Amino acid sequence: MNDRKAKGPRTIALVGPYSAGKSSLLESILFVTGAIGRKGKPGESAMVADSAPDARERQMSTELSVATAPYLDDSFTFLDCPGSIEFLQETMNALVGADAAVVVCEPDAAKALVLSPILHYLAEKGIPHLIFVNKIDKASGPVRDLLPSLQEVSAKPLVLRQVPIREGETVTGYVDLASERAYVYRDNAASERIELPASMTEREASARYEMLEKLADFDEQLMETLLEEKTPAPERIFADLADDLRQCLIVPVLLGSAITDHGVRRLLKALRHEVPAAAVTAARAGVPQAGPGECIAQVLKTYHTAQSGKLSLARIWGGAVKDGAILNGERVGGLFRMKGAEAQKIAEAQAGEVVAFGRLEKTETGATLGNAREPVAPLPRAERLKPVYALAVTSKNRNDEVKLSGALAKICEEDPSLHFEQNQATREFLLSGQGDIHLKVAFARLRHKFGLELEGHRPKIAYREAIRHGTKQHGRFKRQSGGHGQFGDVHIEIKPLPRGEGFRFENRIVGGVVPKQFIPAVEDGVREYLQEGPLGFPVVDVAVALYDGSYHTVDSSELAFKTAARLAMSEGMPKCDPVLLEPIGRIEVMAPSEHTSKVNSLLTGRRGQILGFDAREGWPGWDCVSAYLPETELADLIVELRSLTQGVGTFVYGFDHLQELSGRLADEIVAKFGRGAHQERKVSNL
Ligand SMILES: Nc1nc2c(ncn2[C@@H]2O[C@H](COP(=O)(O)OP(=O)(O)OP(=O)(O)O)[C@@H](O)[C@H]2O)c(=O)[nH]1
Ligand SMILES: [Mg+2]
Repeated sequence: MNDRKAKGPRTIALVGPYSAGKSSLLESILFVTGAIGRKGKPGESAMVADSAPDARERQMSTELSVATAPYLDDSFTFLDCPGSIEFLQETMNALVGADAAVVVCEPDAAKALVLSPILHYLAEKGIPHLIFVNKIDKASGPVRDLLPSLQEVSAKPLVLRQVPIREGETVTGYVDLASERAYVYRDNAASERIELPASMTEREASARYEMLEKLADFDEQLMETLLEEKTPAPERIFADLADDLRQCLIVPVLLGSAITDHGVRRLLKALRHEVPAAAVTAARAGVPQAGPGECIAQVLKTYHTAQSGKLSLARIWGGAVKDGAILNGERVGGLFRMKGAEAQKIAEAQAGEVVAFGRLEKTETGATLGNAREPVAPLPRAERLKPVYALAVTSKNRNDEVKLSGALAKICEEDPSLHFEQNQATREFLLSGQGDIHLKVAFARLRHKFGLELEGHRPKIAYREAIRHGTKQHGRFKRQSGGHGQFGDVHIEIKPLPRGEGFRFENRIVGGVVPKQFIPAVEDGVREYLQEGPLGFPVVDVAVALYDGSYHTVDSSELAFKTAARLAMSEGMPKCDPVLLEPIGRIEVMAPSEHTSKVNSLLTGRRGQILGFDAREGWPGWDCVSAYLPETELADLIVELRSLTQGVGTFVYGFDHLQELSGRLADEIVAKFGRGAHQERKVSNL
């Protein structure tokens, strides 16, 4: 197309489910474009993607890999995203800067559901995307059978662009439905054009007609041409394909194999012709025009590297950036074009490019950067995923504790779906994220990058206790030891309060039987006791009234009254029928409808109380189940939910209320975490 030259550097995100072959596709693209001389395999150090030790160890992508390659007269940057749902945040962050996404998938109808979350996300955000059906070298069934399953999980119409040519079970080439040309795959070379095999004519004609019909849904003139049974002009078809992709009206489907490089050049050609220019994407993202001499960029990813320190990978939306430029008040300390772990130093980068800025210490992922006098208005960034899995963490070496919070801040900066905080109730440090592997990779990063060894364990649950009845109690503290004695004497009334009311103290003393100055000490004594009630947990929802007492003019003191109050509480509270309270949260579980009954039994099996279910808003074919679920049942819920739902189920959870728990389970909790455990500790401390 004539406008090709004007398109400038473009950025393509390689997305899709775990192990579909995205990193292999990147390798293949770099190889066929001549950016690398030989290909590496997943897990090998020769491979451009996945250079991090944790990725190599697991032979999976654990963070974004980036490589820029020239193709003909265009420059493309590929953002190879990890496929595991636990690293979805990386994909979301990368997509902020992509002109289009290639959704890589396997030729297996049974795995189509796994594409559902990413296809939904792309459609919702209006990000142009196409599907590359990879591993065609080992496809067992016809592509025509795969398409309906893929269509079921895509809100946008899929447009098959190629039909495979087969010899027996093997795909040996393809017919391009737009140009109506047939090709056979060649090893280590571009596909070779052949005559359209006679056996394919019928299949080709019907597939092409299907493609044209879909395009005609968005092009009235094409519709008329088809109705008049005329042949549309090739330029019209090519223009429609590009326009419809740009507007995210259709999802083109291409075929190939990253391992054999088959279909990869065809994919690149489609990208070259059809993917919109950076300026078009910038307009879609609402990026303001950069004025003369100004630039505007957005950070897609932050890396902390051993060699170059902090790198902020950014898309330049407008203007040019030179090394040493001042962006948001910070000096760019090195400008790099990336090819996996290799950072090539450059002096200047242009609008549309994705490059890494060195040493922008205050800049975080998603930040909008500019060099204008006035700070730039922040562009929308990907939302931050809420955690679904948490571990309490401690460092193996006590001396590392100071280093720990700085290192954790850095890895949370690299990956905004990691959260680190101290739980106020249990005082534990919690690292939370998207699943077990996500946190294990975070541990590995802390080890590799900062030499920190962390231990993770199940977080403590903030159990509480309350009382069911009230009582009146006398407490007296009296000591006579030589000169000055101790004397405090109180009568208190203890009463339960409704759930959620907390603690209330009431002073009902009349006539000064307990002098005013000692009343706060009584309250202190009561509060101190309530830190650890009869079952060994903090007490909530209780009212204590001081209604009588006596004092001694010389021997009474604040300490004596405080002690008397504590004594009264420790004698009175066990008589009030104490009961354990466990935290209950409200959970909304989202999963495809075919799995709803499994979700229900998963929740009820974990003492959940189902509140109802509904269609998930904006997600055809999905349900959302609401329930109350004890916090203790949440620990590994995501692991089981994923295994029941082909990995796509997810949830949001938030604390809702405290609920009484009695019986065997309550006794076990008290023995393990409450009074039982405290007594054991006291004995072992003797
Ligand atoms: N037969 C065949 N195998 C492939 C092809 N592409 C990738 N694979 C294999 O699929 C596995 C996963 O490949 P990767 O490239 O790591 O997949 P990925 O999508 O990057 O995986 P994640 O990033 O971890 O989600 C590896 O064993 C590859 O060798 C292909 O075209 N054909
Ligand atoms: Mg990968």
